[in-house]
Amino acid sequence: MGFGQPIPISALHAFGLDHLKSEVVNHLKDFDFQEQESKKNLKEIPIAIIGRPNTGKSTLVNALINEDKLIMSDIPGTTRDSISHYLEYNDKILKLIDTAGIRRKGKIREILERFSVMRGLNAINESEIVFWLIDSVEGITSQDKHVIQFALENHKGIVITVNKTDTFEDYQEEKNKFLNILRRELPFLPFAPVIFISALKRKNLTELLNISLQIDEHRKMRIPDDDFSLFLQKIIMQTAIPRKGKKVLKIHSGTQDGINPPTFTFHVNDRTLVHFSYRRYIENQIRQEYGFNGTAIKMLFKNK
Ligand SMILES: Nc1nc2c(ncn2[C@@H]2O[C@H](COP(=O)(O)OP(=O)(O)OP(=O)(O)O)[C@@H](O)[C@H]2O)c(=O)[nH]1
Ligand SMILES: [Mg+2]
Repeated sequence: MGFGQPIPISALHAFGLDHLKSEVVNHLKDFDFQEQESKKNLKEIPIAIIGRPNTGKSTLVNALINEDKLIMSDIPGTTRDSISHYLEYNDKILKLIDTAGIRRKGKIREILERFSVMRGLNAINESEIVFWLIDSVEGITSQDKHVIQFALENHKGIVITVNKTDTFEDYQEEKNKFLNILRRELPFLPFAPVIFISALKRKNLTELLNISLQIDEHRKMRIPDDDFSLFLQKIIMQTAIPRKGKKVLKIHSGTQDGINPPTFTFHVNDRTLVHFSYRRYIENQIRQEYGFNGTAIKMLFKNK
């Protein structure tokens, strides 16, 4: 019929896709398209935008990419699918993943909604940094906390992003009020920066982007082994060592053996001696000494 050769493929079994791809590239070359070499080397930073329905996630992504591509409305549940958009900022490429608002799981909710919750969690999994959007008018719910806990357990960078601050009557007063609520409700998240924005009025968005790049840098930081070793000896001596009966915890060694997320492995005589509070002590000391601002860090204790 004059359409040229059909290309047989199977999406399910990934069959014929190379052929399809090379045909597309050939056709693009016929139209004088060039491959952009320079951008190929830049690794993108995936950022998931999460939060309850109607908190302004799509509005924020639109404001950041400076276009009205995503549908926004005041009907909760407008976004059903996770959609990625790319933004170039200070020589970095940010991949912004707009997600469907995650809400309380009611008794008989549509199946569709359950899928959007799953996609939201998937988006967190695929990301390195999470913008957790909170509607300053609505505040925080227990469902919010579950989702952010999930991000924490998966060792993501987290920015607490308070949106709709244009509705504040007294900016400073309401800001302080909100900071107090956050401190009370989220004691488990002391490292996450809090940024007050207005997606609609495009306020403080630069601060949000700058903090993301900083978190990205800190997630990719690596402490040399001997430096960390000395530091570890120092902090072990500065506080009481955990013990159970006659048994005393001994940390034989500790190293940072991974980045993005920053990962530390400690070899010990008995890991059951590492209590929650001692773990927190080590984490706090690491942060004080090295930073790792805005990101969860992963600490593994292994029996030698
Ligand atoms: N006053 C004010 N309203 C905002 C702001 N950001 C978003 N909104 C409004 O909040 C409503 C919801 O915005 P959306 O961007 O669709 O919210 P969403 O989080 O994507 O919602 P779902 O896709 O349903 O999860 C819209 O009516 C927006 O105009 C803001 O900074 N200030
Ligand atoms: Mg949306």
